[in-house]
Order: sequence, then structure tokens, then C-alpha cells
Amino acid sequence: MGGNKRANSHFRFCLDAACTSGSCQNGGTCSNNKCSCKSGFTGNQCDVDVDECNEFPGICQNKATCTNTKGSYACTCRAAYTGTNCSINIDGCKTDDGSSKCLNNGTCIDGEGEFSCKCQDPYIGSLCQWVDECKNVKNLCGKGVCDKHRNGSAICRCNRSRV
Ligand SMILES: [Ca+2]
Repeated sequence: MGGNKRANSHFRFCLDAACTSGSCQNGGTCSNNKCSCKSGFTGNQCDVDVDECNEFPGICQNKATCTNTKGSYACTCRAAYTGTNCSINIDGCKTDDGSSKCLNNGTCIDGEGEFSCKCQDPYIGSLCQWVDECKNVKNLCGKGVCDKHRNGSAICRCNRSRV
């Protein structure tokens, strides 16, 4: 009986011998007869790539495109996002030096890869860079009608009856 038991345990040892020194692949290490795999790999010998895109749906965030690679994965971010998993929203309102892209205290509204400025009077323009002269100077045109160019400079039009 005793001999039989020893034979059984020996047989089981052979089945469980999942690794020997150096048999674990892709940087995996063998300890207690088991391969401990580096992240990105799986399988008894660490020879199987983990398909992160399928196993972890949404690993690439903000509707990014996921591409499986050997031992890793890659996210292709949409505009306005960055970072390994595209989790970081780029602040489209800030310039490289950290100041607001909207001038003259305009309020910046961050969008997906773009921004817009809400200007304070009398500023106009996509960056609030121009002064609306019609609003800036009271009665600029007297009794005439003040019209403005796209860049805010005033055009005075006289009423016909007063010419
Ligand atoms: Ca992979």
C-alpha cells in the first residue's frame, strides 16, 4: 500500500510540472512549479498573448480604437483625448503656456477637439480679439446708424432723410 501511494504522488508531480527553470516564455519566471507571467501574457508557459481589446472591452476610453499587440495593446485616441488609454481630455481652451485661448476675459467653452469663446462686451471675434466699435463708443455715428465690419471697425451710415 505504501509503495502505491508513493507512485501516485510521483505521477501527480509529473503532471503538475508546469515549468522548469527557463521554460517560461516572454519574461515569465518559474516558481513553485508554476510560470508567473509578465503582464500581457498568459498560458502555462506564458506563451499566449492576452488580447486586451477583447478581454477588457473599454480599456481604450472615449471611443478610442483598440489594437491588440504581442504582449500589450495600443489605443488610438480621437481628437481631444490623450494618454495610454485615451482617458485624458486635452483642455482645448488652454494654450501651451496654460493661459486661456480666449482673449479679453472671454469665456472659453471646451469641445471635442475644438473650442469656442463667449465674449464680453464690447469684444467680438472667434477669440474675442476685436472691439465692436459700435458698442464701444457711445453715439459714434451720431444720429446715423452704426454698422460694423467683421473685425469690429465701425461704418457709419447716415439716414437718408438727414443727408
Ligand atoms: Ca496583447
